[in-house]
Amino acid sequence: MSDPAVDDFVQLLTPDGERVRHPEFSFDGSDEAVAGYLREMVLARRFDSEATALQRKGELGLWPPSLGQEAAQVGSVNAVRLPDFVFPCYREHAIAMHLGVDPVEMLTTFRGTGMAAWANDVEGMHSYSFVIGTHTLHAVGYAMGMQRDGLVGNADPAANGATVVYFGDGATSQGDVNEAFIFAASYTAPVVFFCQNNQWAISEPIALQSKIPLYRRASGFGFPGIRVDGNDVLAVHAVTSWALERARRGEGPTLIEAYTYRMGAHTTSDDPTKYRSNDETEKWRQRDPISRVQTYLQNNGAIDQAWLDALDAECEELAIRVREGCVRLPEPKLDDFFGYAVIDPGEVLLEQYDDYLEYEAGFADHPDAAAEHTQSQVQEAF
Ligand SMILES: Cc1ncc(C[n+]2csc(CCOP(=O)(O)OP(=O)(O)O)c2C)c(N)n1
Ligand SMILES: [Mg+2]
Repeated sequence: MSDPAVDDFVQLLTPDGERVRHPEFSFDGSDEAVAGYLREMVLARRFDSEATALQRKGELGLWPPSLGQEAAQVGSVNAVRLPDFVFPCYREHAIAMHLGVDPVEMLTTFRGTGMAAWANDVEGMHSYSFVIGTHTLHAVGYAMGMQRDGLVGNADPAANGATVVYFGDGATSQGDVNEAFIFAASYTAPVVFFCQNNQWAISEPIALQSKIPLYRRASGFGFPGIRVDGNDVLAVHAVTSWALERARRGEGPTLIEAYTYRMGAHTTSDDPTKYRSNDETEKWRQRDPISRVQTYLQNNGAIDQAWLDALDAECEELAIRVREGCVRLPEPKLDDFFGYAVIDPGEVLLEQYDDYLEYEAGFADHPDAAAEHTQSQVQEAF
C-alpha cells in the first residue's frame, strides 16, 4: 500500500509479505529467526487480548492494549542483548515478555496488587513508566553511567552496551524528552530513543503534535533520526541493530521513529470511536504487522499449517495460564493505595481516606464492593 506521507521510511517487508531491498539497511537473519519473531508477536497479541478481557470482567483496574504495535516491539527488542538496558513505557508487553517477565506477574500492576517488582526479577529492564517521558532522562543517565563503567567503545564489541528507551509520539511534546535529547547529544550517550509513533496520544492526533515528521527533529539536536515502517518486524530489527551498534561503539544517540498504529483503544478507559474514523482503523488493519510475516513465511515454505496449529495451541495454554493466574491473585487493598503513596500522609490525605471508608461502607451489603471500588482507584491514579 503506498502512502505519500511515509515514502521516506525504511521498509524490508511489504504489507503483502514481499521482501524488498533498501539501499542502507538489510535483514540478514534466517527464516527460522523470523518465525521466532512471528511466534513472539502472536503470543503477545493473545496475552494482550486476554488482559483486555480480564479488565472487562472486572479483574483488572485498567489495561493499555498493545494491539498493532507487535512488530515495533518484537523487532527492536530482538536487537537487544546484555549489558544493554531497556526503559519501557506502559504499553510494551511484547518487550517485557521477550525479556522474561511472567505475564501473570505483570498483571499485578494493573490489578493494583503489585508495585511492578516483576521488573526487578528481569535482567536488563526497568519497570514500566506511567509518567510520560520521564524515563527518557533515566535512560540517558543510565547510559552515561555505562560510559563511566567502561561499557562503551571497547575493542571487544560483546563488552559494550547501550540503553533503549520506548516512548510515544505524544511524549515528544514533553520537556523531559527534549532535555534527554540534549543531554544525550552533549555527552554522546549510548542511547537509542525508540519512539512508537502510533498516530495518537489518547485523543490527540500526531498532526497536532508535530508539524514535521518526528524523526527529523533529531537533526536539530545533532544526532541521526530514522523513520522505519513500525509494522515491519524485519526493518525494525535492522534499524534498531544499527542504532544499538552505533551507540555501543561510542558514537552516540539515535532517534528511531517506528511508524505504526494503535489499533485498540488508548486504554480500557477510552473509547476511540469518539475521535477517529473507522476508515482510518480499517486502512491500518490492512497493514497488520502479524499477517505480513505469516504470509512471507508461508509463501516461502518456512512454516506450514502444522506449525501454525502448534502456535495456536501454545496461545491457548498461555491464555488459560493468564486467566487462571489472574483470578488467583489477591484482591487489591485500599490501604496499599494510601500506604505506599507517601511516608507521612498528612491531614488532607487522612481526611480523604476516612471519607473513602465511609463511602465504601455504603456498599457493605454488596459482596464485590471492596474489589470494585479499589479498582476504580487504580484507574483514577493513571
Ligand atoms: C507527565 C504525564 N502527563 C500526562 C499523562 C496522562 N497520559 C497518559 S498516556 C498519555 C498520552 C501518551 O501518548 P503517547 O506518548 O503517544 O503514547 P501512547 O499512549 O500512544 O503509547 C497521557 C497524556 C501522564 N501519564 N504523564
Ligand atoms: Mg501515541
